[in-house]
Amino acid sequence: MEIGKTEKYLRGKLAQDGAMLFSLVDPDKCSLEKGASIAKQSYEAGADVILVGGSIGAQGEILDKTVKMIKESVSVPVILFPGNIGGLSAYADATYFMQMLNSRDVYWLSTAQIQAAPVVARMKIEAIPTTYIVVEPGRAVGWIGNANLIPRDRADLAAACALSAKYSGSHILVSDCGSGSPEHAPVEMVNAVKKVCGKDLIYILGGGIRTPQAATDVVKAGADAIQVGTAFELENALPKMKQMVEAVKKEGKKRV
Ligand code: 1GP
Repeated sequence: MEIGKTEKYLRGKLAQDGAMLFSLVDPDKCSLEKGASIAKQSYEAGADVILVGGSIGAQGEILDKTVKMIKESVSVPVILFPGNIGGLSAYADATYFMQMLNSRDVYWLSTAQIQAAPVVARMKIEAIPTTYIVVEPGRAVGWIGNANLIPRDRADLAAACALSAKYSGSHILVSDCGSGSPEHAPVEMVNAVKKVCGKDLIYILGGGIRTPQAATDVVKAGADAIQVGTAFELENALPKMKQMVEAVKKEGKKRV
């Protein structure tokens, strides 16, 4: 599959900086204004991408308005992180075209993708082939997606999922402990997954990354990018955003 403009941007950024930070705005968790403000501040702090999505409710007019407002105040790509087939907006630059590989439910493995594909085509947004795996505790996404959660001490199972994603032709692998997870995935797991991903798959880690030290640890272990949601939803998050971007870039530069 041809690589689109947004994915080219991601690969270029990775080559230049070694690692990236994606700021996640969940329209279900905050007002339109708050979401737009998180995106603007993240952009000012140096975030590489604004993600928009969540497990519940981010769709229709609210989603469109959120994406439009964000697009007016940032000049980095806005990528959709859809929680269901309604999580699509024609105003975004691209979408993770996701399959939850460790779901037990055929809906999340193929039906949702079949329903969404013609809509994505009509919207003319870039679809980035993405495999999504959910690690314990899984939180809301694990529950909604009926995931067979990857145990935290089974890095080998996460690595096997990554290998399957690679052989199936995904361009991105996202591993996620779920939004608001008390801890991010163990560094041993991050390391095992990255070894499999190599340079073919962009490896993005989400869930429970809350501090600059955590950002440093997971990038050092091999994550190409981190997704941060909860930590940026607090009041006056700008200093934390800056520190976390700085941590990601400092560690990333070591491997450029
Ligand atoms: C959740 O990866 C995201 O799907 C971000 O998680 O909210 O814990 O940062 P947090």
